[in-house]
Amino acid sequence: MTGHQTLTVQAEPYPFELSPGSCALLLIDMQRDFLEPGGFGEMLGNDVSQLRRVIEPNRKLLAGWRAKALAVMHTREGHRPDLSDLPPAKKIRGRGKTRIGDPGPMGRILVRGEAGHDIIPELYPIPSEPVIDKPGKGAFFATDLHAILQNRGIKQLIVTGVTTEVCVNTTVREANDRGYDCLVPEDCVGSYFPEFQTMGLKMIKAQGGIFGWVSNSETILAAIA
Ligand code: TIU
Repeated sequence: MTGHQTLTVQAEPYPFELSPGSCALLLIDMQRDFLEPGGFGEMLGNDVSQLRRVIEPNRKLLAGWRAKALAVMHTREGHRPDLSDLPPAKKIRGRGKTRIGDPGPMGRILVRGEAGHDIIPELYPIPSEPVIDKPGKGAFFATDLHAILQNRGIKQLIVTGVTTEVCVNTTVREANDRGYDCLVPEDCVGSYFPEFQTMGLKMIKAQGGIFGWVSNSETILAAIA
């Protein structure tokens, strides 16, 4: 497989023309704070076990992508330890007893440098993979992701991670408006809510692929094999 080859990946609403050399695998917020008990996800009242089914498909897709030496990037949602980048509206939202920055079993919730903020061991980045720390739900807001992608000649994104309807959807919409083609493998994105999983994916692929394409990890891995 050469960097300039185009591969057809079966997808909805129609096949995705994958250019591996200009496509990055972007893993959204696969952090302990969302996937393990005691973090931000649970603080919001969610059952974190709902998200853990995406770990294994992501692990396989990541291994396949790394084996071909293709671009991989990771994001983490979180804030500076002094919380100076935390909008007051985000801090008080939900009226929960525990808030961003408060101590929890995995350190201060959603704060950079704390154990819970870091990426789960199963998908831990290797040194050549940029990690984008983002204060918001979208990966482009207040980050250098767009510059990093442009510097590497990336024009397509395979977007995985959590949660389907929040940070994945927001990132796909932001990427779409910046001119990237986004492919979302449905088994590699997860939601705390089954109905949002279904609708979050439908929103991406409806209207002729208004924000992007939806496929699955096995189809993508078979295409690059
Ligand atoms: N709450 C929820 O579904 N998600 C987030 O707060 N962040 C991400 O999706 N990463």
